Parts: sequence; structure tokens; C-alpha cells
Amino acid sequence: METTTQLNVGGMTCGGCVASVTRVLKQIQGVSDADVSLEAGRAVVRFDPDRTTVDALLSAVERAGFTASL
Ligand SMILES: [Cu+2]
Repeated sequence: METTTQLNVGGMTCGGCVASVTRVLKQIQGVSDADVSLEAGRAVVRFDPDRTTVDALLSAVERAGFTASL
């Protein structure tokens, strides 16, 4: 069963950052959608909790050079 979570993403300054965060999130196995907002500094991520975890989402965003928290 898919679920949706909202992450706070820090360090995004332009559309390129939004594209990067969106890409890294969507590349994770089990993520079906990621909606990233520059203005809000947030990412709404739809994922299957049997296939990935919130920690994996946070780590992926951090590895891409941004901060991430719940
Ligand atoms: Cu940018």
C-alpha cells in the first residue's frame, strides 16, 4: 500500500535544484511520485513502504547536496 510523506528540503535556490531533488527521489526503488516545491522548501513523496523507507528518502536528498528532515 502506497503512502505519502512530506519532507522539508533545505538549500534549494533555483529550478535546477528542484529538478535534482525530484530526480533523486524518483530514482529510488519504490517511489512512484515526487512533487518538489522551491517556495515551500518541501517535497511530497509517494512511495511504497514495503520497498523503501523515509530514512532512504532523506539520505538520498542529503547525498544530492541538500538538507532534509521530516
Ligand atoms: Cu539550483
